[in-house]
Amino acid sequence: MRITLRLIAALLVAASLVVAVSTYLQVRAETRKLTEDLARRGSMLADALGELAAAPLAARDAAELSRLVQTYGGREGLVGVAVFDPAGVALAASASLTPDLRAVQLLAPRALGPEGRVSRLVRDRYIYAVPVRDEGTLVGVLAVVRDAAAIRTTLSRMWRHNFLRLLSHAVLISLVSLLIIRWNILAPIDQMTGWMKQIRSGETSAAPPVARGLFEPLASEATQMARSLAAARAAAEEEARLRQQGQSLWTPERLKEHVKEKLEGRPLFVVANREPYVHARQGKKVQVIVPASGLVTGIEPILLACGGTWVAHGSGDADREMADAAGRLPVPPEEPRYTLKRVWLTPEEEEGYYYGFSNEGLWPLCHIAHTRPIFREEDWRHYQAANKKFADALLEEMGDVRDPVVLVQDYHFALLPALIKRRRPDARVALFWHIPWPNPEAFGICPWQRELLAGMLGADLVGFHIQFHCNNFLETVDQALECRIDGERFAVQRAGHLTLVKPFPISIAFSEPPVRSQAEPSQEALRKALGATARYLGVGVDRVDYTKGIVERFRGVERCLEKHPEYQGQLVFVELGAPSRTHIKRYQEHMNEVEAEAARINARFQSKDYKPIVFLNRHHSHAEIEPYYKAADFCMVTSLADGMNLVAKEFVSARADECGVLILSRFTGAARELHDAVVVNPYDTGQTADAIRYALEMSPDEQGRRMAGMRAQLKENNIYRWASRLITELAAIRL
Ligand code: ADQ
Repeated sequence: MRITLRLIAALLVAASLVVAVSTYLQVRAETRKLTEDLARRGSMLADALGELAAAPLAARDAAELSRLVQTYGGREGLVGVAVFDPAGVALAASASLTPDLRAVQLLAPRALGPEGRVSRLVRDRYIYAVPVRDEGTLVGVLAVVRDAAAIRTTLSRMWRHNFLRLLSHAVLISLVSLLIIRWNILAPIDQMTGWMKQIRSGETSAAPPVARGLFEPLASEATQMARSLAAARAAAEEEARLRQQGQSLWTPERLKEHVKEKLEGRPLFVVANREPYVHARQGKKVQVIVPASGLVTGIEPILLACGGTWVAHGSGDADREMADAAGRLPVPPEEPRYTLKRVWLTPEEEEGYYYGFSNEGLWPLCHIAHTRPIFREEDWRHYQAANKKFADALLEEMGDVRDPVVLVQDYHFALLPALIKRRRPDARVALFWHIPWPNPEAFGICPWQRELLAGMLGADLVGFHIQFHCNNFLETVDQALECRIDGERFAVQRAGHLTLVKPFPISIAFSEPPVRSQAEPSQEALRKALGATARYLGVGVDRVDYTKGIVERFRGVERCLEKHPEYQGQLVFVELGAPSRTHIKRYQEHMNEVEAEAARINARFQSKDYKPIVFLNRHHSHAEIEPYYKAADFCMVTSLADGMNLVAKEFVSARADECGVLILSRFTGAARELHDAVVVNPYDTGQTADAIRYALEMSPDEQGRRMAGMRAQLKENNIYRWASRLITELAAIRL
């Protein structure tokens, strides 16, 4: 309240000052105007009367002078007229002039002096005196006195009027200020204070009540602070709970401490083609997108826990304007924990290195999914150049950090480990290959297999998801290069350098109790939104990629409806398919195939308010995907080949209710860990159809048992354990 009063007082003083100064100036101008008017009139009248008085004055004709002053002295606006001889003695004066005669007498003789005519405002009288001459001889002085009371009245009216105006303005301003302060400042402060109290006591986790106007930036900062507080509280509670239960689960906090200890405080460097945050222009706004990528899902929690630098291709159309001149920016945007360093590629480089060699060559080469790899010399040149470019960017970021630790991600950077090691032998480099590694014969069709393998073996550690891929890699190296394979340690000795080859099954940040999100739609609400009246809901979540077996999955649904017609009208399968690598012809063809297959199957079974397959082909945020995981009776992952597959793990993680069934392709890395999934061969449509039916008819008990088993396995083997194992292994290597 005190601040309100002070503000109002300040406003009043400021308003008074402005009005006082402006009124003063106005009054001064008005006085000048009115006085000039009086002077003009006085001068005209005095001149005219002076002419009339000249002769009587010369003749000292008192009677005539007296008649003259009486005749003219009573005119409107005039107080009177007086005539003086050259010695200043009054010869005649209007009777009405008596009270003012003294003042007139004092002034009038001055008109005889060198000044000539004189005038003066004396109290409410304006005296104007002119010398009177008769044929050139000074014969006396004539003074006219006008009533000037009107000036004072006008001026005091002016002051009064302005004072009232000031008063009303001041009252109005104070009222408006009071209301503005009340509504826009005091009320939000009250609300914010109440909200902070609730946050402090843990009664709420909702966003602050004030989100607009003056307090918007403050509210946004407060939200971040509240989130950090909630996260810190949750982490502390989780740690305490685990300690209490004697469990040794991996948490972000534990990983952070572990990495700090293992790396002795040195920062972590990650190189991945995909960036964790893409800035994309949407109309006039810039939007932040977290791309649909298993790699991002897996790696981001590590940097969130440990900090460091993520070097990646800046692929968004607004990426440059959001980064500094060196391509750096702190992320996550709302609560920075590590640095993202963006590397810029020309469209030709991206075409050759990313779309060409990486995704038309290596991707189909490593996933045996019957899409023929394409190897072009030009793409290979771009791949080499891009690897060099990323190596340069990384070396620049590492600067003079001693013994840096580098995690290189995926098949886009097979050459990077050797490039880094050549220039920084003190760096510890791990390469994690997120996709499968085929048998030596399959890999051997790559014209540059030796160069790729040599590049990879620059790393101190090469990781795959499963032992099977490690074995394939070791066999490939053995057949393609001059080297020694250490079968006991799973290592390759080549040109004096040792590379360990180990499996590290990647995972997700499984959290229990699950992170509570805002009101999520129920299964009912989801089905309604999808326009489906069906009883059962199945879900698939993928980048639309030919390795994910989406078409095979749809055929499994079709076959199930054929074999078990009782499910027609009862089962809806929703595929959330994020368009991926749409630049590549094979991916465009695949998208068309998926759409056509969904349309074909729908045409067979659909009715007025039912279609069995809903294909939502757009990127969905994790918050949007989560309700589908939670509402589904089953989730289908039917990859034809897949390094791990995190969707399977995300589905299990979302099912804290221990309901729902995971149908999982045996060709995923995940199938080696999630033994309680219903495992299928996606090429076997009949088997997939049976698995769907089995899932739909599975008893709640069996669902609970299977889900609990998978959750226990995931809880233990989360992404933090994955990261800790990778870093422990890397830190233990003697360079
Ligand atoms: P991906 O081939 O990208 O990863 P996956 O592991 O399934 O495959 O991860 C996909 C990620 O993208 C998941 O986090 C998922 O939620 C998200 N996603 C999928 N569809 C989406 C959609 N429609 N909208 C938004 N997000 C979507 C590669 C390998 C995998 C390996 C990972 C991690 O191919 O085998 O598991 O890396 O190593």
